Amino acid sequence: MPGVEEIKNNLISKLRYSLCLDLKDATHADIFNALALTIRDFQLDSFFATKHYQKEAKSKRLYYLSMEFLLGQSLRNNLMNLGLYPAAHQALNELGFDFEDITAEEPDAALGNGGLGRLAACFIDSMATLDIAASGHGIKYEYGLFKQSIQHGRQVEQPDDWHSTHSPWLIDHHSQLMLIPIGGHIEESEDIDGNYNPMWMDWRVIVGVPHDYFVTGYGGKTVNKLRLYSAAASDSFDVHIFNRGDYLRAVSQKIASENISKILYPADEIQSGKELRLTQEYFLVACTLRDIFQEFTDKSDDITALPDAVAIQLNDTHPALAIVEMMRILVDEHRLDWDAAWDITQKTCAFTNHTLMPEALETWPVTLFEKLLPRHLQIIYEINHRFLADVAEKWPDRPELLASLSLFEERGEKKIRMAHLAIVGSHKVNGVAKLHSELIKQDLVPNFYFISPEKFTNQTNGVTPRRWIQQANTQLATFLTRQLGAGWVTDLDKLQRLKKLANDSGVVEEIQSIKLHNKQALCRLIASRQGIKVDPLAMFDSQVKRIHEYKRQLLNVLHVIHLYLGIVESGNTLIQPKVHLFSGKAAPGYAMAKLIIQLINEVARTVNNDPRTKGQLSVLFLEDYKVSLAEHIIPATDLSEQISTAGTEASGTSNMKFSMNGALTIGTMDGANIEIRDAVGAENFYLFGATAAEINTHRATGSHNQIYHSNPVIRETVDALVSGRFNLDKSLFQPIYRMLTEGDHYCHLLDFDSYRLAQHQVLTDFSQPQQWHQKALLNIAGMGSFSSDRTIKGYASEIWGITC
Ligand code: 26W
Repeated sequence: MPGVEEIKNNLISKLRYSLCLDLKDATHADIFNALALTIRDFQLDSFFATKHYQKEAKSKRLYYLSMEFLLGQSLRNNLMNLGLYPAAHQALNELGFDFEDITAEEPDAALGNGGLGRLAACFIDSMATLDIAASGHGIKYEYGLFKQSIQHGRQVEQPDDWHSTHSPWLIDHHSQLMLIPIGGHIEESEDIDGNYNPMWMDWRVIVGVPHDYFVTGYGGKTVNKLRLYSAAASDSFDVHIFNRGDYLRAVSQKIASENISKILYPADEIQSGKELRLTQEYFLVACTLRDIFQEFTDKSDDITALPDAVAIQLNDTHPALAIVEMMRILVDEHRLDWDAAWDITQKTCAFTNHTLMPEALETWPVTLFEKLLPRHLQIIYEINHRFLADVAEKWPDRPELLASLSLFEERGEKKIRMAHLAIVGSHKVNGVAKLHSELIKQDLVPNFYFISPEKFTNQTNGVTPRRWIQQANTQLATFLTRQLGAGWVTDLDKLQRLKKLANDSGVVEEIQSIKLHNKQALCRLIASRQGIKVDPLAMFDSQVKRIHEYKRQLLNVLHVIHLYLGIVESGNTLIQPKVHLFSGKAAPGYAMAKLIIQLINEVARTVNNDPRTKGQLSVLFLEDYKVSLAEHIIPATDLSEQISTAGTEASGTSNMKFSMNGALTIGTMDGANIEIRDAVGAENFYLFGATAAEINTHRATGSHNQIYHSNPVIRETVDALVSGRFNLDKSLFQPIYRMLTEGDHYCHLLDFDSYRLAQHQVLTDFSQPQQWHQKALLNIAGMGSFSSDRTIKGYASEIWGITC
């Protein structure tokens, strides 16, 4: 294990020989880069050892394909997992630098939108920690998720040039370029035996460049890699066009190729339908499969043994083309017959669904698809033909099954249904929380469940305790280690032993003082970022996540308006002072979500500037939500808002992070909230709202749209939106008013009263600190099974056939 001197010497040498800088001239950013390069060398030593070990052990390999990996910062996490944190801390101090100043220099790697991307980041941490031979595969976007600022209450987007100075964590492998064909057309032909042998002709080439990011498992024993591909133009192809004298076309093709990895699509839960996005998805899949086949054929020449050596997990449908590309490689390149190829493909691939929102389900127009991937389209037709023939044979009396199961949507413009492709080509399909997995079977694809019930399973999400407790909440981590020993970091079930301490008032007071410490730290951050002073003794109530109607930030802000009106119109006094924190980004094209951001900001301005609310109520919208900001907000929160309409949030993962950091939850019967409530005890969770079944009933009758007219408290609150109270332009929030009173699909008003009562109970309980923090302790104690280590063990044993 390297010591302080070694780290210091290596750091200085990195500064000098890799960055060409002298210590005395180095900025904090330079020191960050030099330290990261130093640490990366230690990772590499373990990486080679891991590679050797995994090869010797002939470990089955897992390939995790995801269009998003929301990594955030890496320095502190790597130091902790390698066991180098104290030494690096001291080394920096001895060189005259403050550790916090240096770590704060690291830009977040925001290669993801939200839940799905952050889950992938937690998973690669857990896979390395569990010593699984695994790699993540994604795209090295030049621009990650946009940066958000708030100007005049509105979201403004700026590009996230995270990579302009080149991330020190990435190693580029220009010697391992991969050539990816795209475009062209099919020429029908026969091979020498007279078999149908279509030729894919006139394609152009995109070049994939792999970049490796090293993933250190806790303890530093296993170091896996996350491989991110960037796209470049092929020189040889350029020469081809140049020779024809078409210089401008050659250059524009080159730019087009490079654009493929330029930017992450910023819309979650709504599919773009854009050619560039489809190209990105294919690019990821094609690059990854080249790696998979290369690695496999290096050690085996029996291609039929592939499913014993390889498992592929598809993170939603975005990489579902892996199924088709695998078939193309097996049939066209390895010359396998169709059935053998299909057997290998199905046994290798598995698919995770992350959303029930209909607008998020991917479909691609056949015409667009054919232009880019003519051979793949042929293969999809063949998969569909054989699949439907099989269904027709097994269920001859159910002809209606065929249209509903087909890989093609035939109504309107003909489209490929990517979820159907992913289900048909996988041996397992999982949801990400118990309720979600049930709804997949009952509502999303009931006919697939009917024909292949054995495929469907659940793997409830989890989060890594290394980042979300040990790194984000160092005081809590120290407390846990003192109470439970150091083993909790990799065995989170140990948390349940805290239950027996719940009646120890000294322990409960300690939980309270840890929370206060974290709140004070957040107050300093808020003061420096936003110039606003908040009282750390107030209750901190947080809702931080993407802004979306189904997540119902609007319900939260309506309740804030209700409290505000109570103070200024009825002279009420809150039982306890409250700070409402909001943070999150809206997709740039999502007008309603952007208007909700504006409403929150206008309510914040009004409430915070009104002297009558002083010392009682304040509202903050923290700009530019990202992983590193979440690491500050979550440990400092008293109340976690998990208030989506029941049946809409697949799982949620911030709900887990909050609860394991000692926040209490106010939440609906949705996603993983249900399992969290069971785990921490119903008496330590503020449940409200209609169930998924009740929501369905209300939507069917339309009764939820009548509530505005029949409930005066609600009417007063909703009317305030168009009263000019929050903005001189009375029409500004009219679209929200109309939605709530005419077509409230997410049932805000239906749940309003129940939410209001639950919130009242929260404040009452918060005024009893001992009881409140006892509940907080019981939340922490109950959260052991929400470690992503538990989730990954589930995938490994039930889906991948990997023992760990
Ligand atoms: C095609 C556009 C697009 C992009 C991303 C559609 C949908 C998505 C994701 C599936 C959205 C997402 O992040 N889903 C979230 O996944 C988390 C991890 O499983 C869950 O905890 C969240 O409930 C779910 O919304």
